[in-house]
Order: sequence, then structure tokens, then C-alpha cells
Amino acid sequence: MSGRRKFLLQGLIAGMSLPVVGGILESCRREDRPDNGTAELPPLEKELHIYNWSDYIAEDTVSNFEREFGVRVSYDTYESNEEMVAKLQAGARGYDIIVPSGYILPVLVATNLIAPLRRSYLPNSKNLSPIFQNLPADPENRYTVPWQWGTSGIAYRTDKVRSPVQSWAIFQDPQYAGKMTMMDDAREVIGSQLRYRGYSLNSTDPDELARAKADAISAKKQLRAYISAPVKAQLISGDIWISQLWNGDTAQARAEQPNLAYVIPREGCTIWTDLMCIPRSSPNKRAAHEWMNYILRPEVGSAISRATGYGTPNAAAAEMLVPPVPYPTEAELKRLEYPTDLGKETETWDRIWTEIKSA
Ligand code: SPD
Repeated sequence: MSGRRKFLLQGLIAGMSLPVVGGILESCRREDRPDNGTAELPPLEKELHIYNWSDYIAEDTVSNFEREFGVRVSYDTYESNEEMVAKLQAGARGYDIIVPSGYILPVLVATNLIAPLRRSYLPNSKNLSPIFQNLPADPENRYTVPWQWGTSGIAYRTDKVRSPVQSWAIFQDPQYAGKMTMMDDAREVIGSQLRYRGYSLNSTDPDELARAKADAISAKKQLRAYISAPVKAQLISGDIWISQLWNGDTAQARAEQPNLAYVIPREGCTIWTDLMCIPRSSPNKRAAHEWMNYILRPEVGSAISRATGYGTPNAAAAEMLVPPVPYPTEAELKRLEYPTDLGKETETWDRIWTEIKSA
């Protein structure tokens, strides 16, 4: 059955009338036409619904946009790509902006969940650094505008941990049992354990994955919890001493707790870029494009980086950052790896993650 026919049938089964399904198909076709600069988006809508990672924006980014554009913004947050994608796949409609990491994009494209962008509505794209354009995840800049980039290393309390943390081996150390956490994120936990043994964090080799699973289960004995961004409060209070965490979230916590260090372990870890996209089901596509173009302003992009501690893909914004969010050093870059789409092996990883969590 053709994709179009299947869609039509699914729509009818879901109770939509033929004219409604036809209208949706027509708007999909319109969206898919190449942007030659003449295709028009509807007039600016009055609402915008954003779904983004937590702790990933400046305090006044939304309110300034609302005031300037007369658009009311709702802002929901998530803690992992998988949580966001599961919600969309379960049929959540109404979001106008989502911010997935590059590795999950092929899934969103393949399942027809995101719409191509009208680049002519994004003149501020000129501010993007060339290294953040035509990314492997979106080689023709068809679907995405980069939001921020970062790394997933280890945050630790320098006043509690006796010698500098350098390796993923720390999570096997029983002297820190109950004082450590790892992220609630399959790609990060299994990926880190693969790197610990010198493997790619995108491995699909059964023996390497079995080793990573065994290491993750033995590390789990020392962990208080799998927890991502919300662990910052425990690191600040001293309830937790060592956490697998992102660089920017660590910088945010360090603003309140100076005894916090961040390290890219010697075995390496992930580097990633998160990307703004517009779901197909977005009811406010013009406002979504205005939002993207607004985020691409140098002063808006730099304010976000200042607040979050993450790097900006916006060259004009980066120039306004004093001090800058440091790029990884040459030596660190050699140890960093981008997560990529695992294709059909995603199921294997999901199964391993379930087994780790239930061990
Ligand atoms: N608090 C913001 C965290 C953003 C992390 N995004 C990418 C994670 C890749 N696994």
C-alpha cells in the first residue's frame, strides 16, 4: 500500500471525513514543495507551543518574543529525546517547535513527523557559523535550525572527591556508592560504558554491547538514581557528589556551587547539537518560523548561551559572549563522538536499557 493511501486510510479509521483528510494531504504537499522564496506562509498566528529540553533558555527569551510579536507562548520541557519522540509518536499534536538532537532526526523524518522549513522566512540564518550548517543530520538544511551544542561528561564536587575524576571508572568505585548518578538516558548510559571499554558509542556489535551492559549493571550498584537535569539541585546541596551530566547544566549549577568541576573523561563521551524543528502537525507554522528567526538574532542567541552555559551555533552571537563558552580543546575533540541513528539496532539498545534498568 502506498504511503499516501495508508495515510488516507488511517485518517478515515481515525474518524476524519474525506474532505478533512484531503485538506491535510494538500497542506503536506504544499509544505513539501521546494522553497523558491515565493511560497507564502499564513499570517502570523496568535499562539506558539514550544517543547524543549529543560533548563535550556534564558529567563526573558519567551517574554521578549511574546511582547514583540504579540504571540502567546506555552513552553513544555522534556529530559530526553526518547521522551519527546514517544510523546509525538503517541499522537501529541499542537506543538509548533521541538528541539531534538541530531541522531534522532532520521527517525522524525522517516516517520513524517516534521515539516520542511521555509528558508525564506529565516533571513537570520546568515548568522549561523558554517560548521553548524548542512550538518550530517540535515545535509540540505531542510528541516532544522541549530539551537545549541554541548557535551555529556562528568560533573563532580571538588570538595568531596579526593582526586580529580578522569575516567568512567569512577562509577565502579564503591567508596562513592550512593553519592553518584547517571543520566536517565539510554544513549548516554550505554554510550558512556562503550567508551569506557574503548568502543564507539554508536556500537551495534553484540559482544561490545554485552560488555557495556555488564559494566552499566555493575555501576548501577553504586548509583543513587538515573536522573538528568534535575540532579543539579543535589549536586549543589552536596547530597550527590558525582554525576554524568552535560557541560551547560554543570555550568548552571556551578553558578550556585563553585566547588563543581566538569570533565570530559579520558575515554571520551558524546558531543551533540540540538536542532529546532517544526512538527507536521504544528497549527502555528508562521509563528514557529518567526520564533526560529528571532532565536537566530545575535543578542537572543548570546543571551541563551549566557544563561545555559551551552555553546551557540550562531557566529554573530558567539562574538558577543565574554567570556565565550569554550570550544573543546584539540585533545578533547579527539575523544568526542557524535551519536548517530542506530537504525534497526535501536530495538536492541532499547532492550538492553530495559534490562539494565530492571537489573
Ligand atoms: N538541559 C539541556 C540539556 C540538553 C541536552 N541535549 C542533548 C543531549 C544528547 N543526548
